[in-house]
Amino acid sequence: SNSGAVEKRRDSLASMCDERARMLQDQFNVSMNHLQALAILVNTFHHSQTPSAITQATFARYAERTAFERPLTSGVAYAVRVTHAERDQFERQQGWSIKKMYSSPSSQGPGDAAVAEIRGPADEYAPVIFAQDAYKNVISFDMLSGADDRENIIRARESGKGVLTAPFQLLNGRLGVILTYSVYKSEPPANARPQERIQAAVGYLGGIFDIEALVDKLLHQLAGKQSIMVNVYDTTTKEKPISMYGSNDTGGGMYHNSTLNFGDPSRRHEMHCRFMQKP
Ligand code: WA2
Repeated sequence: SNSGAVEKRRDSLASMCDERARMLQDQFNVSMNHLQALAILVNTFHHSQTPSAITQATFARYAERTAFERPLTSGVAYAVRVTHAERDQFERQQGWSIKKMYSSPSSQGPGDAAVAEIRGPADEYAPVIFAQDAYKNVISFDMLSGADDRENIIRARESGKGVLTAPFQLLNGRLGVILTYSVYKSEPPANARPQERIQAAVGYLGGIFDIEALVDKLLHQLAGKQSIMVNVYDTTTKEKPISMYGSNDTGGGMYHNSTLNFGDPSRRHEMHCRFMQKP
């Protein structure tokens, strides 16, 4: 019967969508675990050794050679915690000065929401000191000086968990999300209070997820990619979903909504799928 055919089509859409959502979620999770391991590596070889055994060159090489472990990231970067009192000495040691992101009023940065945050000297900074080559341009920028990065760093260090930004426009102009793990001087106990975690934080490791490019690559590996269109949203704010992938979630007809879990309980994500052709 006709309604039987519709039912069948609906089931097939649901299973294709769920499969894609699961695949994306698994790859996200794998990437996330390797970022956590990289945070431990930075703790071990940078913060627990004098002098540090990591330079920008070794970090970049190691990050590049292990990039296959983080299939949804287009790069990683490490920002170190610097107090205002330490700033001068830090800048002399590095041979560069800490820069604000999106600084001037005529900035072409991702909009004014990110700009306002800091007035006058901040009491602390999070300048990037190491980055995978594709993101070398962010070295020396204070990640506490941009709203999205700042909020992520603050949530990461008080939770001890991996935390995710909403999709936003990165310094390179592309849309991305950042996953941050805090690095601690010595690992606080599992039941540590936020205040203890904040005090123990020495830096912040970020994975840069270039969702547009990397989801596309992932979906192309699947058979039948031509037959359905996929959109991914950050639906943390229900009334204002932010598109992370895809651009043509329009038209009526049948669609399926698969939930995605990216491991940060304070964010929500959904995958929406539709058939390309009418039956
Ligand atoms: N990395 C690369 N490009 C960016 C960016 C960023 N943040 N923010 C805006 N454009 C070092 O969470 C710590 C990386 C932030 C990590």
